[in-house]
Amino acid sequence: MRPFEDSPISRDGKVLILAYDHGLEHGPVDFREVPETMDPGNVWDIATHDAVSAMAVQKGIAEAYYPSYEDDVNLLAKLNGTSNLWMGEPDSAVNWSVDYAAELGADAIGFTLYGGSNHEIEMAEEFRRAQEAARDYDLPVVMWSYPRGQGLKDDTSPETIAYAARQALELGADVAKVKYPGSTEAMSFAVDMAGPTDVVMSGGSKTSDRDFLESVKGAVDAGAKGLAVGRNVWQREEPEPFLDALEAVIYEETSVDEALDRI
Ligand code: FBP
Repeated sequence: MRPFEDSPISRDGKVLILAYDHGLEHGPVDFREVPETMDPGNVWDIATHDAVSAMAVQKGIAEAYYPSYEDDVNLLAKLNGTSNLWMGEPDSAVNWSVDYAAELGADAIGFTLYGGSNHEIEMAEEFRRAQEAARDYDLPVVMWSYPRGQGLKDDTSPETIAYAARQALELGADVAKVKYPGSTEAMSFAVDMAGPTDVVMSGGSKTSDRDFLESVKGAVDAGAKGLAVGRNVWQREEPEPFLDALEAVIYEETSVDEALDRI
């Protein structure tokens, strides 16, 4: 296993991945609140903030914008993804290969696994191919480990999130990106289940400054290495000061009140 601590996407063993694949995953609705975010260039500009250790995008956005930002932003190539127009059991098309991502200059690979979906078996097989190819290029692999599907009753229960973290370890991911299960104790269970695989918290829909920072603090206190976040950053009118606050909580491990003072 390649510890992500040695990779360019980590800063002192911590990470803040700015996710921007929402135009595919959710569509125009996510840009409604701040229409400027529809323009990928504006979000790449946000990703040049010091707190951001990598930007996660799909192939088309990487091809069109990464060459202009490669000196300032680390690229996390999100290999699979599906639109919200798809109405079947959770599944995700593999949209680019590790070879092509490496050719474009990717610093890390991202891959979604929907544990519990009727498509879990084929997704795990696709993940295997991507994970093994990533090893050839020495690229760390971040698994968006999102249990969901018709058999799943509660996709954020402590047990489910701990299972998601463990699935990432078992399948060879270096980093497990999981939803916050609601408490430091539950997140700590997930971190323990992940063993040597590092855990990061997934952002979710936009909440208040304090509520979001409290969740991030809860995750960091539980041993999570940071955050992979989209809407809670770029849907804010002023994302930069909020990134200052996240930088404080994640990298400096300050209190939430201290971080809020930076906004
Ligand atoms: P957010 O912080 O905005 O939730 O982004 C994280 C992320 O994993 C994105 O990469 C992805 O587009 C989105 O969440 C998918 O969310 P969901 O599958 O829950 O709709």
